[in-house]
Amino acid sequence: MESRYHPAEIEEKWQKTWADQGLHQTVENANQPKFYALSMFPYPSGNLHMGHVRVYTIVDVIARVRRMQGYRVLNPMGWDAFGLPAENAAIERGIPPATWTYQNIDQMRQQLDQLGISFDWEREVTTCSPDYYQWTQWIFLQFFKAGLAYQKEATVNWDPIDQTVLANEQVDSEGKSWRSGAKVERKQLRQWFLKITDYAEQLLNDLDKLTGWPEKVRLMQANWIGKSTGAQVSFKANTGDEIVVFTTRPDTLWGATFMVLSPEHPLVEKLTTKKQAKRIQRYQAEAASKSDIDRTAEGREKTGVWTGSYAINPVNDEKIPIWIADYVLMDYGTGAIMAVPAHDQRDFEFAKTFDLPIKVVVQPPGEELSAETMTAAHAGDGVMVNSGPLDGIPAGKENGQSVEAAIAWLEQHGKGRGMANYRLRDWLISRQRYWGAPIPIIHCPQCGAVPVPDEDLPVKLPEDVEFSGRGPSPLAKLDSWINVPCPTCGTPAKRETDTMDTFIDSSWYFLRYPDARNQQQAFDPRKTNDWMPVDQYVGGIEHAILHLLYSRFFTKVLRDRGLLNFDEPFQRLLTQGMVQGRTYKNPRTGKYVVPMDITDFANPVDPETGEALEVVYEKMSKSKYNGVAPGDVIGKYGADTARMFILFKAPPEKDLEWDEADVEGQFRFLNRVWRLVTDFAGAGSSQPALGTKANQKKSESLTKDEKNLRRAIHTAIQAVTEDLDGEYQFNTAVSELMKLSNALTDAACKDSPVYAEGIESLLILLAPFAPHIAEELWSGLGHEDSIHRQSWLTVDPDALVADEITLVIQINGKTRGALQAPAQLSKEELEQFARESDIAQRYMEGKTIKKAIVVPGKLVNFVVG
Ligand code: ANZ
Ligand code: ZN
Repeated sequence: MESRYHPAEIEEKWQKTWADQGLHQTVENANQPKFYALSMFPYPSGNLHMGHVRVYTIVDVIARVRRMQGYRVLNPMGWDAFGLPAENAAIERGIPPATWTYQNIDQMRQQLDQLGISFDWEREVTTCSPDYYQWTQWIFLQFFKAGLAYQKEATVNWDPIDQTVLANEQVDSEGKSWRSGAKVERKQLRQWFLKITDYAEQLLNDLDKLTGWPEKVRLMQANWIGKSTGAQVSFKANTGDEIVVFTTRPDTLWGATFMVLSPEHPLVEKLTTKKQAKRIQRYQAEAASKSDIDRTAEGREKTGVWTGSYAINPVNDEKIPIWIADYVLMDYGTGAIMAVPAHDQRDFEFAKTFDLPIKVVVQPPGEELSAETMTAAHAGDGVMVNSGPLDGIPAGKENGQSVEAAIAWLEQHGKGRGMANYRLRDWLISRQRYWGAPIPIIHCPQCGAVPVPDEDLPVKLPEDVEFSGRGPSPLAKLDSWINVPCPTCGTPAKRETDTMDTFIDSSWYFLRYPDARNQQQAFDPRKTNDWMPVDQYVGGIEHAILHLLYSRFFTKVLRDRGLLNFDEPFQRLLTQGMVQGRTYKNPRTGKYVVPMDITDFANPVDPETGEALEVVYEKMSKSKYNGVAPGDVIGKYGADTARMFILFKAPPEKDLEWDEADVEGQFRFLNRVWRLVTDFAGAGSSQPALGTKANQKKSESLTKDEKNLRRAIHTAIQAVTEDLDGEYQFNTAVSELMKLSNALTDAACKDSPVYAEGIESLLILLAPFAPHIAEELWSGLGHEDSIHRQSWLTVDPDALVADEITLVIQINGKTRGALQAPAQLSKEELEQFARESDIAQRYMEGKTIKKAIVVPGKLVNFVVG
């Protein structure tokens, strides 16, 4: 072995050897327990950033440890390769999206290999490749055939200058087009949806099964689904129409003094009287130009128009006016509400603005609310009043019984029924873009929307297209591609020109990895059911809601189609923290200073103004000059150091502050390990390691030094194993490795087989973290087989037993000294041992012992008087 550690040489050498040996190929052996380790696959932007390095390193350690622990491990990788940036590159630089994407993929794959990540590349999936999106299309058709894919009108962003539909990301914060700068308009278009709302209740309930997920993520999902319970109540209008409302507070029905319909509600036209028609139409046009977020912003001044009509409150037959207002949204509940100004703040503000009546029906304890004096709605608990049959019942959503009583009354009188409502909307999957999987539908004037027959899949993206960024999407301009005969009746028909939201591609990729090269099916259910669910999923918190929810939805639908036999795709989830870089910021101007312009890092000042700069850690980004390129770190220290630093610096779910000094610290540690092992090998120790087949020397015959070293070795094995099981405390595991290396450095028995055991144990424990150096040193010790094929170490409980303990002696709770005591003494013997010690004798002379408190293994405290 070389006497000096040269990471660049050994890393490249081993990466090549491992690839040649197929070391990371998935082993399909039904006798081994399976472990599916999965990292969220990246968008191929072309460059690996530190965030990527962190996730893939975390998953790699998990995969490597599981392999050594005897699992058959699936640790695959792929590319979420459709999406807007490729299309933008095509528009701006004239490179076809496919060319740009595949170049980026090659570059990133190389960078990942440089990190020594043990991905099984034989199972690589690329969502923009026809052999993948063929099955994305097939799965879409499964949804279509199950009645879970349908078309309806929805709003899109419309650029009036370029005459094109824009993605949300192409609209800036001022609502202008990224390209033309035009003010973006809202336009109605017929688009495709997936009926995720059919699964809302299951998606909510099954969150309880996900005990291996962060509580925070489960909560975010639950809030996104947003279940509200209440009732649906029907009101009769003077036109004879039924207006159905959804309310979470049916108990306040007696306090409903008006109704409000969303301006888009289908009954508005019919309810509007001639006299009010002009005003209503003007208001509708205004509302249409506003976003939902604007419309529902808290504290915003209320606006609205009376339709001229009335409805009858079904509980007390009172005549109440029907209004329209933009704070009522068409796509929530039924798009109509009963307004209870005394107990709902928005309704209260509306009533105050338009001078509408307010009626108190919940009286809070110890207060006397009156409509005239109240300054805000009372949403809290109390007792029902002015509410006929409900009077006197304790009111409130959580503590009261009024809601149940109201629902019972409504159901008994046939005026409504209890029901739940969800905030979750159906998933709009149509994109008017080129670089996505074409929706495999043919529109026939005779038959309507006809699925492309399975044998005609994939519907391939045509390659002879032009990207201008103007006009309809490139697909919609290609007549030769669009015009096809109907698969059912042969009539001239037209292809759907929308492509699918890229979230669809990533909602099933984990099902493909177990059978990634299948040409006949999306996956063989036997293989996918065997590997799924994923045992450990690792990815960013930014995917806590949509990606995970959609993947759970796909899993449930495919299960109901008989293709899968499990309910949830991801058993355990780890959301890794951010990688933050050091910034130098002028606190007054808020500007970031380029580190290169700073002369004195101890007292950094703004080179332009001379003001003192603030040093803060923030998410790495170009605009803050705080990024660190993975390639630079690998070039300087090697991948093993980069990995060690990332794992050591912070627990995986916490943010990590990039710190060059700590990177150097890890580099020094690996150098120490290098020296330790090369010195050992150079010394030509003839003793085979203890515990190996070659050396079964009994531990009873060990010297005191040997016993101490052996305890340090097995303490490290135990601690590292525990840190990697369950909670993944890589940072403390690395500390344990450092402790062990110190114990070896300090060991007095360097020619003992225990020392050899220590050296080999250190390398095996280090292997998942720093795979290259561990392999190099291992082979330097003369081993033929890869260290990564060794079994994980098991703890010898005998080795952990200490012969002696350090016993602290206290007198009246005050520590007076410590001494070594035999470890196996009983409580009584320990007390006796302490009593006879010099320390105790010295401090207790002439005093009587009232009591002795013994903490086994630790201390004896004498209470004396
Ligand atoms: C009467 C009432 C009285 C209400 C009261 C609340 C308090 P969550 O919890 O978010 O589900 N609502 C119903 N549909 C609406 C829509 N399309 N646009 C705007 N608001 C709508 O809220 C449900 C409550 O929000 C419903 O219960 C309704 O107002 C309103 F003291 O009905 B409530
Ligand atoms: Zn037809």
